[in-house]
Amino acid sequence: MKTALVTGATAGFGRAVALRLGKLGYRVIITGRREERLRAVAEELHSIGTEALALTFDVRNFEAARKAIEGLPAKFQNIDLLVNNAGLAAGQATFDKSELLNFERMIDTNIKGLIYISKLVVPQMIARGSGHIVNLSSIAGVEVYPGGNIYCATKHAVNAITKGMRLDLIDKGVKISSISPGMAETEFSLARFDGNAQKAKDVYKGLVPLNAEDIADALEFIVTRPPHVCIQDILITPSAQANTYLTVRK
Ligand code: NDP
Ligand code: 8X3
Repeated sequence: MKTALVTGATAGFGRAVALRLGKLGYRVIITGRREERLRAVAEELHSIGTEALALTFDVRNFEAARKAIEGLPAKFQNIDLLVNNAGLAAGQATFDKSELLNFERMIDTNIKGLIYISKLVVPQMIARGSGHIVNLSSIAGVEVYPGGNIYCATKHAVNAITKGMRLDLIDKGVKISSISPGMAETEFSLARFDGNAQKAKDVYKGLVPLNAEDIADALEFIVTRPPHVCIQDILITPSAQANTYLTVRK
């Protein structure tokens, strides 16, 4: 049985991906900061017969992540699949009006957090000569949009890290993939707009956005390819979204 670690599994893509991996027969380690939520997702996984383990830590805290991952029970220690999903956008103000703290939250979570978890898991994959890492990027890693500034920069960085990892790990049996979604209705906009539910809802007004299951579908496709196939990236948008700034709304 294969073991997967999914960061940011208390909501959105991470939760859907964890459940999908459970259905695919993986043993699943889920992480996030909200302990109650994590426990609930672990229970959902148990209810479908999946062996699941919840680790509560902030991906920005390398020491906490190290202790959690190094302290995994034997059964969960060999991580075959790492899904670097935890991430956020903090605000959508123009560069001049944005708070530096928000820039730092995005850089620390989306870039440094992804690096921290990967640094903790890659050595064991190299030692076994096999493994697969899927990074959650975004259409924001392809194009920048007004107010996207540092969020877009973090996803451009995720793409560079993804490509760099692939170059450096290709001869070590470790596959590297990414998923680059466009607009998807999760808790992403709620987090972006500091819990303002109306503002979050308005982002998707007049169009049908992607949902977490669409991303779980993409992930399933990536991880079910035969060993000789590496899906490097899946760029996936709602049918009503052409790029980061052109959408059709009814
Ligand atoms: P959600 O807000 O629904 O979920 C985000 C998850 O990340 C939560 O489980 C949250 O857990 C976790 N997380 C955030 N910060 C931290 C942290 N510091 N430490 C640990 N966990 C953290 O958003 P999505 O599911 O939509 O987003 C998942 C990923 O997909 C992100 O990387 C996002 O940038 C990307 N993405 C999202 C798109 C969208 O439109 N929704 C489109 C393209 C990419 P907790 O709060 O419990 O810690
Ligand atoms: C999140 C989606 O539209 O903000 O990555 O780029 S968007």
